[in-house]
Amino acid sequence: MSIILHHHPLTRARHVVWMLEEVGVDYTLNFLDLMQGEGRSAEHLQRNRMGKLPTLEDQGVFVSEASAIGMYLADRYALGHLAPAFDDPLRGPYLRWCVFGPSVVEPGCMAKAADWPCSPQRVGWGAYDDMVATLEGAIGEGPWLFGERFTMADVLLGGTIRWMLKFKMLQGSNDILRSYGARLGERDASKRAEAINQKVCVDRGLPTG
Ligand SMILES: N[C@@H](CCC(=O)N[C@@H](CS)C(=O)NCC(=O)O)C(=O)O
Repeated sequence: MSIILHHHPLTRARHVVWMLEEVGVDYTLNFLDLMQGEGRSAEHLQRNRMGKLPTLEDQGVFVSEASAIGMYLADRYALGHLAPAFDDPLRGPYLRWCVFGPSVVEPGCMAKAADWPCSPQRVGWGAYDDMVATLEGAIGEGPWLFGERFTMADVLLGGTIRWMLKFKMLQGSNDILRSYGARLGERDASKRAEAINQKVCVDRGLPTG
């Protein structure tokens, strides 16, 4: 039974297509028309009570939360390659960067864009400028988070960075972030994923680009 990705190309599920392409496993896409309420159908709520995408189905088991999906796929299908092995000293930093997108970058960018009144000491994502400096310091010259070693953390964090740059929610002097995003977009798996997502957009009459 192949993996099923419950998907819509204009959601975080588009990044999971990239994850799957990097891992190189067989999978099928199940498009859910969110505008027609399919995310809230009884069938989908059984898979994910939040009614959210992405949701991955593997041998009858459901995994949601984009970061968890990436970590799951790398551990299960690419351990020692896209995920450092359990006894690899890089395992800790790897896990940190796998969750840094949804736990720090997403809320940090959202807080800044929406001008949420919040104290950096009290919120888990801290100060926006610290977050940008932390990202820039981690990526540095690259090409990837761990130098020449590409991992699922690059897909997870890089996907978030690219998304935030695209929607101008990550701003400031961030040439390092822009060139990292551009390098990620040049990967074969990233290009294949882009083509797959674009095709779904065209087939479903959704905006592309
Ligand atoms: N924390 C989740 C967020 C998932 C999420 O918010 N997905 C959005 C699309 S990007 C969604 O399904 N929205 C439809 C809805 O909430 O009804 C993750 O990281 O995967």
